[in-house]
Amino acid sequence: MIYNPEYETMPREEIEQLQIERLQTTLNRVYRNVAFYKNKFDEMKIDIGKIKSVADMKELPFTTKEDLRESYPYGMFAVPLKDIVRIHSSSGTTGKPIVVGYTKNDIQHWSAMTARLLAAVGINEHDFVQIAFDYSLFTGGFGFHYGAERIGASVIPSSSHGNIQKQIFIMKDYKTTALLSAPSFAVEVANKIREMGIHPEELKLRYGLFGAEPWSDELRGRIEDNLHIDAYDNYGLSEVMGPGVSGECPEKNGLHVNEDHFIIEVIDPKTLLPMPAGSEGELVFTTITKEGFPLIRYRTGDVASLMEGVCPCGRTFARMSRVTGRTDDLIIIRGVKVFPTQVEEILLKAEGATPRFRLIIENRDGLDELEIQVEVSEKIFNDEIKNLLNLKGKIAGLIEEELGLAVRVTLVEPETLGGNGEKRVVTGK
Ligand code: DLL
Repeated sequence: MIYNPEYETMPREEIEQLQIERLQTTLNRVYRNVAFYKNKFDEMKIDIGKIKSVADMKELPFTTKEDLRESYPYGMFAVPLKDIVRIHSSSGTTGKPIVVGYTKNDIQHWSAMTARLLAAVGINEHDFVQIAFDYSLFTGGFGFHYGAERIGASVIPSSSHGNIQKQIFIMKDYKTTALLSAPSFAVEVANKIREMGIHPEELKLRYGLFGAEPWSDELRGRIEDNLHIDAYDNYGLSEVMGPGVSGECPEKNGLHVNEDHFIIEVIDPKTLLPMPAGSEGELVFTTITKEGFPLIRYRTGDVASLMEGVCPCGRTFARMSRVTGRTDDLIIIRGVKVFPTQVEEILLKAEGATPRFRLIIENRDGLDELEIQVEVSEKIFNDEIKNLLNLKGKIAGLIEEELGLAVRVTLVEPETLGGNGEKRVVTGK
């Protein structure tokens, strides 16, 4: 079902007209209310009145994660804080997260956008929707929750932490028909039901909406076979809104971008010039309805392409391909985002460890696992084994506490890592 046909099937010329009107409002809003943009526009002598088409956007400056980090926590908010009704955050490159804020209107729009994703694959008021994304500062849980309620489904806010067996009991007993989670969570469910001797048909699952981390078509096939469901990809990021930026329709061939709320561009991350449709590059988004935290040409670091041609589903919104990589060194392990610089900062807090390390990602049974090899100092290396074990436990504990990720820590001899140009992230062993 198309949830908002007046927008989702709008003729292209009208979408572009709507986008330019909304862009102008946004440019005025950020120029008036966000010092960062006022300074940038003044510095670059940008006359916002002259931005008259989406093609003129190339005159506008980009916004980067670094810019957001520098404005921590509220420097980029475009409304008085009394008008902010919700705060979320996402991992930054260092200890400080990126903080985002939403007004009442922002939440209304966001709910409609996640409602579109659910409706698109056939979920309705008869469905039981188990939301196994964290309900926390992470946008996944709450972002989908409001959309699922909006379409009248029975929402089961199971969140993602805790025991997987308990999640499966909930799924079975409460008759969950749609699972919303990271794809790695669905793999865990599939592995566990096999182990518990539960046949997929004993569950009532029919749909899976998966996102928040990259996953392949091959993995989609495996999840569909093992859980007897139709699995769909959806994409989003906290800075731009959270889940609901784009999602697949039943064609499973590209993710429709909610273009009445965002303008998407694909650029060459080196030259910063636009890439032609069909070619991969970095995704860049401009928000055109957001009040609390509007962003102009935000460089996501995600690599994908814009797809050509019209989708047979009837939606006229542009489609992006699935995300195939990153332009930076962000790694995503079971939905948890980690920048190597964050690990470095944590290691500096563990006495006896050095900030020289290597991250090794291994895939076991469809699930990524992270090992951290840490070089120890000369002093601790010659120490008692008890102290080495303590250090190992301390590092694992700090990582778990600060990043929310269980990792395997291996200590290695001094001067064995971090040589010239050595890669800090290694996939497989
Ligand atoms: O992951 C928002 C979200 C929640 C999306 C639930 C979908 C479902 P962040 O934690 O800010 O927000 O992380 C955003 O995750 O820049 C991508 O690198 C990655 N990502 C999100 N969805 C996908 C996807 C949420 N479908 C970052 N495929 C983004 C690949 C994805 N990567």
